[in-house]
Amino acid sequence: MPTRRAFLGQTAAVLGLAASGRQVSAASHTPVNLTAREASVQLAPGGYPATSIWGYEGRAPGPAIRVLQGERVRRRLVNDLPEPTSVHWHGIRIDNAMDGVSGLTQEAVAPGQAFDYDFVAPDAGTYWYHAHNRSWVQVARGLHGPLIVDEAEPPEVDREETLVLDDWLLDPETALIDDSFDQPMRMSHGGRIGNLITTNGRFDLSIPVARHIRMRLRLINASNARIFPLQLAGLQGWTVALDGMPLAQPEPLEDVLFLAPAQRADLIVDVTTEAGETAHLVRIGDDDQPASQVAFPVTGSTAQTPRAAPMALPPNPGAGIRSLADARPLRLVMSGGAMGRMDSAFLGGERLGFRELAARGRFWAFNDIAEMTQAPLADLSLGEPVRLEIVNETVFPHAMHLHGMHFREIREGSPVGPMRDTLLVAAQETRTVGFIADNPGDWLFHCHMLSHAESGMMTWVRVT
Ligand SMILES: [Cu+2]
Repeated sequence: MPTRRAFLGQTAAVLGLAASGRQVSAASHTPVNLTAREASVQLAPGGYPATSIWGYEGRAPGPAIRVLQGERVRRRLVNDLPEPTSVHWHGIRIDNAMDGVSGLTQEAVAPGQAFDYDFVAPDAGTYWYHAHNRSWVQVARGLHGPLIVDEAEPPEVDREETLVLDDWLLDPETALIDDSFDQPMRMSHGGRIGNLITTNGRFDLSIPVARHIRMRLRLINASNARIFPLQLAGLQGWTVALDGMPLAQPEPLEDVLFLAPAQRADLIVDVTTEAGETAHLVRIGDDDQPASQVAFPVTGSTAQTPRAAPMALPPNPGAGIRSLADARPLRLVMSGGAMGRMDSAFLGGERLGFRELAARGRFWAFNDIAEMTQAPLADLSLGEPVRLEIVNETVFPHAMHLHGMHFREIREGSPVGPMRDTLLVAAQETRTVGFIADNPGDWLFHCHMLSHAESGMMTWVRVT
């Protein structure tokens, strides 16, 4: 009988899978449909049954949406699911009405109904889209896909691959998606960690390459809760962008890159291993053992000799915050979870003990409140600089995501960090970010371990 363990330890590198091609959208004035629907796909290894998922156009990841920087993205979400849904365009500095947060920026789209998304993509980079109604269920069922915004002058590479990393929790016998989404143990610990890890929907993604080619890898962590510790083997690489936003200078990737849920990283890598060998994007597994996240079997060699380090990507408009002078101070204290010290918190205006909260599916709190509040965390004036201290009192890491605006990390005595939209805050750590409240609207700020968000880790800011 197959065991949960059987899904793990998947290190096999199977040859022969083609890569995705480059898709440039045709300029069109009628929105293209993006249909959210059920589908059956083969996720688990051969011998296991197919898995019933929810996917955009019946795929997980959904189709890559690709536009040139400054172009409009137009998609008609058609809901063929049995429950309401909406789409969030993660990392896009977007018009608030298009942000897709059901209950905050729009009503969820009922089954059989449609909603037209139409917005400008102002920044080049690697973004993604995903369901934002009952996210901890809907994203886990497969509702996500890449959103790629091309630079007018992209860097010179021989090949580009978008790699969507996902983590599925499947029933080890039926390969059906485990539907215990509200399981208290997972909600109160690290979140919904799966037992089948995939890249672009394959547990064994393999991309044949020639030696010495230069590739741009666009990594997207679409999982509910898994943090991917990644390394290169047989590849020499540089990080050129994080969360879509270019770094001022490419950074050699020699150590481990931690990619938290919802984070992205753009890498430029040169294939350095010999023909006949296999290079890998390596994942450090739960057992600290390296596993192949993506295999790159080297089938030949180009005439090209190793090249100089890549140049920085062209910067996006908007430098973000540079100085905290006159910044409005905000503080967010995260508490709760298993082994935490949260004795009580507010729910529905009432102070409840941890056990009572747990009985209502609430395990976490932001500033002592275990739910999305009526009032925002802060009422900000358009253009106001903000200094936000994030205090993690829990014993778990949290990937904090701000909608609609990008922040920079502020560290005493160091230059400001790169522009990001999702920050991994380790257990019992305090981090500070700064941003300019330059986008009007109501913007969610939440943990992207999606079951944490659902069980208390969600707030929002208003910019007017
Ligand atoms: Cu969290």
